Amino acid sequence: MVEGVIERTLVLVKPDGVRRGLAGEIVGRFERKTLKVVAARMLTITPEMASRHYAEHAGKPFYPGLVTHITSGPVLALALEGRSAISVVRLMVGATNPQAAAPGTIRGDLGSAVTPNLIHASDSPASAERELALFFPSGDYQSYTRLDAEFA
Ligand code: IDP
Ligand code: MG
Repeated sequence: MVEGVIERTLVLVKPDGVRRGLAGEIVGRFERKTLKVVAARMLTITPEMASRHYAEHAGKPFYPGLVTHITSGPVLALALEGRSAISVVRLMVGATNPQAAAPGTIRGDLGSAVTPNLIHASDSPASAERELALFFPSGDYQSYTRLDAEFA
């Protein structure tokens, strides 16, 4: 099997995840998987930023609640790097509805509701590029070697 290429993806620990004190647990799962944190930022998303981030969902019934939630408190934004990082992170996040998310996934293990479902992760290379530019406009990603790099 061919090794995946190194990709970069955006993760947000949503306000419910931060308020529940699960940011460290979530970052730890990605670190243990050998994904590399190359940028991190704690911020409160403005309504304007929320509408850009979630533009694809505008007009859907859950959209107003989604924007209310994502702007309701601080999020932890992470840029993660690793082999096939975009699909690996989505697998680790699990299905949108925590009741349907597989055990072992972040939502499956820790989530209980659909709108406050702990975490956002980019769903494709195009989304990752767009979302990373929104949260890390300087593009200042850190470069370092993990001690477990032989597995990365
Ligand atoms: P994803 O986060 O798994 O990629 P999306 O379909 O992109 O899921 O939806 C974005 C977010 O909108 C979800 O994470 C969840 O917070 C919220 N959401 C999606 N579908 C519903 C729904 O049917 N009811 C309530 N909230 C929803
Ligand atoms: Mg999505």
